[in-house]
Amino acid sequence: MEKTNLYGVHPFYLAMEDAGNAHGFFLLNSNAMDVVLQPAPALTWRTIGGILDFYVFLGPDPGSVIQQYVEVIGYPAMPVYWALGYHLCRWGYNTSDSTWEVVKSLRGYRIPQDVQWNDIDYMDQFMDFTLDSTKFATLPDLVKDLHAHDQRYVMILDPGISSTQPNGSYWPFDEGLKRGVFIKDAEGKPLIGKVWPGLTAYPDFSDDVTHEWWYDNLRRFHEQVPFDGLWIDMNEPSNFLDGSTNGCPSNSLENPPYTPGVLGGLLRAKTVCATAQQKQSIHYNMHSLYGLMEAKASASALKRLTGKRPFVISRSTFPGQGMYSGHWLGDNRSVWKDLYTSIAGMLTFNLLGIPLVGADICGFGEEAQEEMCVRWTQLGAFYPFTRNHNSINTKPQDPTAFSPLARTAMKQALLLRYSLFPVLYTLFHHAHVRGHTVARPLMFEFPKDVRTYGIDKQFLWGKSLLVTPVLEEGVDYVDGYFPEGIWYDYYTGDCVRSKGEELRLRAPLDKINLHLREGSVLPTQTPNLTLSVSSGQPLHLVSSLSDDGSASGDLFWDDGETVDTYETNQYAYIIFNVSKKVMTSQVLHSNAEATFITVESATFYGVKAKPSRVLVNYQDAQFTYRTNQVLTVQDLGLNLSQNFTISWM
Ligand code: MIG
Repeated sequence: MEKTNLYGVHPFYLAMEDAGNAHGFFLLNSNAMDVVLQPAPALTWRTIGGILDFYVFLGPDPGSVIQQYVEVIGYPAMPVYWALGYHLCRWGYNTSDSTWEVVKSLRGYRIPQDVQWNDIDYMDQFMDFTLDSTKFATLPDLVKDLHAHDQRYVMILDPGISSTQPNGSYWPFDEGLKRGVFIKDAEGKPLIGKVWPGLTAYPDFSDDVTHEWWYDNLRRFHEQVPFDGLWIDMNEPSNFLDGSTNGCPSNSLENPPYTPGVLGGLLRAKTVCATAQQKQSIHYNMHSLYGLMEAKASASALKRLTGKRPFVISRSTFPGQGMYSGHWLGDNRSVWKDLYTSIAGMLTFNLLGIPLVGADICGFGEEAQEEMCVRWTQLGAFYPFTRNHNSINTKPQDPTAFSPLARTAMKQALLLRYSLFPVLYTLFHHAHVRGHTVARPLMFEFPKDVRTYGIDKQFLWGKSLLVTPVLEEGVDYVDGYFPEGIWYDYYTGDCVRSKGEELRLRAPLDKINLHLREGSVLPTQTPNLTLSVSSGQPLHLVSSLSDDGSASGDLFWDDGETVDTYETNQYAYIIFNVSKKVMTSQVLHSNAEATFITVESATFYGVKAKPSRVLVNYQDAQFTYRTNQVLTVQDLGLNLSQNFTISWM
């Protein structure tokens, strides 16, 4: 919904000044607030409580502002490798068997898929930690089958815990009452609201006791359904009622002298009472922290359960959330406009230290039309978090639901994403240790070029991979802005030399335009149907040379799932440099397990003349040279753990 508050709160802005300089501003405050844009230009911030804890970040460039901000709020977690695969979900699969059919169908067409999800359909009467034993009887078998295929399973949880089951029949509520985990009303009794299961109590995640209870619930359910990750929804927290079944008291917390411009005009609108009591404070002060605290509880429970990096996707977010979860952008619609605005949403959350973000691919509400769904899958292949999700009572919109042409185009986009996994994984490493963005606005790399400031139809992965998606119906071209410099067509190596121009690119239905900025080395990989398989495949290095013949890039590599590999030195880090017709790989940090893969080929874009000889570690090697200045060396079989050189003359 536009023009109103929705799922999360991030009191932070990034502003561009003159000459490419930038600054950032953060008000660390969790109370209800609004911000008004004044013509001066100026911003007026109005908050109705808490501490006025201001931070100013001096940059001077936009990327540095974000690094400084993320250093304050907390670095995003390094995701488990399969978080970066293709996720498929919908509301309204209705049965575990029909969920399973879709998984099998994707396998049948050899479409990559790492993760299958279920929405609230799997639950018995929408109650957390229960299974609909008729419609979802085969869910445990489905999860077993997913695991046997190196795939993963994620299901939804809502915070509301049914409060109306017969005594002794619903452990989560009975045990929660016993341990006192629920948010209390002004009188000290569990506050009762209404969500999918009917009347519900709300866990107070500001209390450690609640974290332990949440873990115990997850552990018990995990014995039945060995899920791999969690999707936490409705955690604003959302309520079908205003306040509670008994309304809310009438006092200055419920009706403060000034109410910021929130949806419904009341603090309690579609949530719990402001006067509700939590362990750490009244809900008036804690409302905006609900999703953050639930994410923290969920991530730590998952880590205990699986012993691996936790995977959590949350609807509500607050600064620092990236330490515990990723985010999907919430309920969009299957319309072209929402395809377009998803880019701004994705980039915003990269600025906010939550790089693991994506919109519902092909749109949530309404019917997804085929051409749009193809274009959306192409763009979605470049969301850091890639999930196709659909609402109830709509036609299927997974890749197998469409014509062979569309299906093939979607498969191709996903294979492209999987082939770029080493690039994406390395970008997440830099987000985790340095606060870099993964999906990045052009202006971050070209802060002196004011023409990049307003660009919301294109974006970069890292510093060098430019994505120019089609966002309109019925076209086979797309216009994109190319900042000054050399850009290479990612697929062909054809060179575009721009003075800072808008260019029209060919874009048939099966193509998403991708360009590689001069001066980079990308580690890519032969794709496969899951990242578990594909991440063991050989690497292909793609270098894009500047006019002076130089390029550089890097690779972070580890086992993909062990917690804190960087912090405990269980990783490999390799840098690649090209200069004066010599590529060198330098292993700056090595780890035996992390470097079992090989480098199979190297392609160089922008090699101006045909070489007479190519040497790999000083031995003559076969090569091919194309007239568009592309040099390729194949069958390298180079061990990643050893430095190597490739040179030509
Ligand atoms: O009241 O679980 O944003 O992704 O499919 C709707 C059902 C609750 C909202 C989420 C959406 C999810 C839906 N949920």
